[in-house]
Amino acid sequence: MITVHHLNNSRSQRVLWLLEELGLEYSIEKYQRDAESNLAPAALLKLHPLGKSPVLSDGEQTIIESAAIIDYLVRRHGNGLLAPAVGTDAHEQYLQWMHYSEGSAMLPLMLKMYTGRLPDGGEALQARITSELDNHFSYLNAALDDADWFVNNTFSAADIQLSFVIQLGPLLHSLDAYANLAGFLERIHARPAYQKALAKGGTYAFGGENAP
Ligand SMILES: N[C@@H](CCC(=O)N[C@@H](CS)C(=O)NCC(=O)O)C(=O)O
Repeated sequence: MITVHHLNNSRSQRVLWLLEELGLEYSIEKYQRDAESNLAPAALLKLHPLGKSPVLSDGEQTIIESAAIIDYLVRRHGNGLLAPAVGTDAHEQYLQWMHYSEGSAMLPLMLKMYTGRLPDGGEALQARITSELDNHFSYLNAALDDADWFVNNTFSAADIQLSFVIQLGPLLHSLDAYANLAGFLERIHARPAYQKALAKGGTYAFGGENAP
């Protein structure tokens, strides 16, 4: 049985969405962020060495890191859906976007979030952080100049993995200059599987009907 250890308002929403897109059966173990610190509860430390979410368990397997979880689900349970065939050029693009999301794009967003909590707002770093945010959002926006989806203009698990970056973006940085990203958000939020996952996952402040 596939179980998602799901934290409210978090990256694990992506995993629920993927499971709905693939039409797989799964159960959800829910965890709530602390109301004051916004951190995950200690119970997650029993499953994730860093106490974070998502965590996927599937029989004897326990997997952490969203990209690894998404890749695992697509390979093991995807029946060829939501990823280009291994060995194709499109698959190389797919892998690049899968790694890019957490490996590169999240860094300036996290820096923006954390430096904003410093007494002086992390003033000395803001110019660099802002230019990096524009750098990344320009890159993402340009990838959708002539396409609705990031890989081969075909919806794939890479779009799911990239969604969190693009959803978190407007909360930390203006995306007004990046109309393709607004279009991407509209498209993903309209997907029936996205909405089903939202209904099952509970509060999700970053996009769709439960967003503020
Ligand atoms: N790169 C990891 C990041 C995991 C992560 O930081 N998850 C956040 C939720 S979005 C978390 O559990 N935060 C709670 C905490 O750090 O206490 C992934 O993609 O799985």
